[in-house]
Amino acid sequence: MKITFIMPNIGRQDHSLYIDEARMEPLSLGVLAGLTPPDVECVLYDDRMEEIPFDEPTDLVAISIEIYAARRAYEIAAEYRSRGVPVILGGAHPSLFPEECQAYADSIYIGDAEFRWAEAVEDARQGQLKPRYDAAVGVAQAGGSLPRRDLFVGKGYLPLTLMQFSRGCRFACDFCAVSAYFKKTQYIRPTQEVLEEIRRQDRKFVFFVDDNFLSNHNAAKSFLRDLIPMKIRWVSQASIDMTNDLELMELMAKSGCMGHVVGFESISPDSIKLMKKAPNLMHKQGWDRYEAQVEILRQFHMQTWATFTLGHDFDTIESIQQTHEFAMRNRFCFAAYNILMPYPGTPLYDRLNSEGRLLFDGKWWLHPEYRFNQATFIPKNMTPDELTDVIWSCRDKWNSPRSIFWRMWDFKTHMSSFTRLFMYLAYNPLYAKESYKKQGMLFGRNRKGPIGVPVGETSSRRSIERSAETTGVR
Ligand code: B12
Ligand code: SF4
Repeated sequence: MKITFIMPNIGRQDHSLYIDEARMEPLSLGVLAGLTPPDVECVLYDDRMEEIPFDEPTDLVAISIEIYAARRAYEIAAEYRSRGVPVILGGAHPSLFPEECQAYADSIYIGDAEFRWAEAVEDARQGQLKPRYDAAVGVAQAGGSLPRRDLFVGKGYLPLTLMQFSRGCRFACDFCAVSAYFKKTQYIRPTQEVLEEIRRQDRKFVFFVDDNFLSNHNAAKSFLRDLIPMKIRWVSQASIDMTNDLELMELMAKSGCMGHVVGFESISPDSIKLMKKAPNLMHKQGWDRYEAQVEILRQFHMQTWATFTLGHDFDTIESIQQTHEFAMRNRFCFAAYNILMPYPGTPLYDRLNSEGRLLFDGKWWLHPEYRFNQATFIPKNMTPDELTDVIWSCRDKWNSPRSIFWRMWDFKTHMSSFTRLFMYLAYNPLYAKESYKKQGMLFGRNRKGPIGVPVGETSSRRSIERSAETTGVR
């Protein structure tokens, strides 16, 4: 038996296909392949940069979907199904919105692969794939199952190893798909299994893709004590309440932490209360727009990737512009000025829907006219276009060469070691380039006809080459 694993891309630019030059290894598919019985042949195609050979014989196609890639995933599914190959869809989007996905596949898988994937593979082997598998969510790779990292070799991924220490988060921010998926719970792997996984790969730079690595401070401290002797450098995603615990900060620094993706979300305390972002309100010194907390991050040399969700009900055009000034003043390593996005399955989506504020028929991810980074709802204090424009202007300023140069001069963070400076200088221009390329991109590749019919000619290698010839972009 042979299974083809596919990571779909988001879509296309007006003039050419979008190739993701900052792509990371698709860990979900590596984990899935690792959980597949060893007698099954596994191949992986990543639509973010390579052409999918739809005519290559295979017995089952497994596609991992997050919401931005849903439209393209349905197109890919249609290609295979038109050739008589069964398709199963899994991941965050099918798990949070199964009703939609069911229409585009032979089978959908809800929840974590650890729990029922082996059963689905056996069913497919017998030609008896069920239309739907409802699986649990929980501790990742229990029993020490390792991702099939051999499937990533030669595909030009960024040179860092993605790994999980935990899944989920204890908080309940109203816009967060993770909180909806894991029902406000964090599931932590046994330390020895994570350490063994680090040993069983070659790199010394690890990205723990946890939703909130520090959701449980005591568990994180215990893990970090054991991580110190591994002598790796690592980054992760974590909430800002980490700065309340200096012992934790110390352990992170000692174990090689370079920094985190930190969700600041907004500089308006009213917006933070509205979105129920509890960790951002757990400050010892009172509300000071994160000044003291950012200073603690800097003391420990953390290179912060600040993320914001902009367009909450108390946000204004001025407060969004001030958010950019806040990020510049603090010379963050990276910043993502994200438009607040209503994901189905979240309280935010339900609220905006009930208030009649959703645009694009409430399904922006499928809409043929929706473009990447466009507002998808009617904000309270500005028009949707104003929200789109002010965020783009902040992003544009943030990514300019002048800004990259100016932000570099922080001797506590980016200039505190050669490695940190290298990381800053290597990744900033790369992310800036990707940011410009993705802005305004259309979702999926097929602009004609309903979604979920084979794309045919538009997805062939020939059409990529033709568009590359005219645009110079591959
Ligand atoms: C790391 C990460 C990233 C990395 C990229 C990683 C990569 N390899 O490319 C970065 C930071 C670059 C990133 C970018 C984005 N991300 Co992201 N990302 C994550 C994060 C935190 C972890 C993903 C991961 O690798 N987890 C580890 C693997 C093993 O777990 P998993 O993916 O959940 O897979 C398990 C199950 O879902 C299931 N499963 C998954 N696929 C399949 C398929 C089948 C067939 C089956 C049976 C089972 C199955 O089994 C797996 C094993 O248990 C998730 C949050 C999350 N918990 O999923 C968000 C998340 C997936 N990202 C999200 C988003 C929105 C984005 C962006 C679009 C953000 C933006 N505005 O730019 C971008 C663009 C992505 C793109 N397509 O280009 C959202 C998706 C929302 C949704 N409703 O779908 C999530 C859920 C975050 C969130 N809080 O909202 N992301
Ligand atoms: S702290 Fe982060 S991961 Fe946790 S619920 Fe809030 S946004 Fe989601």
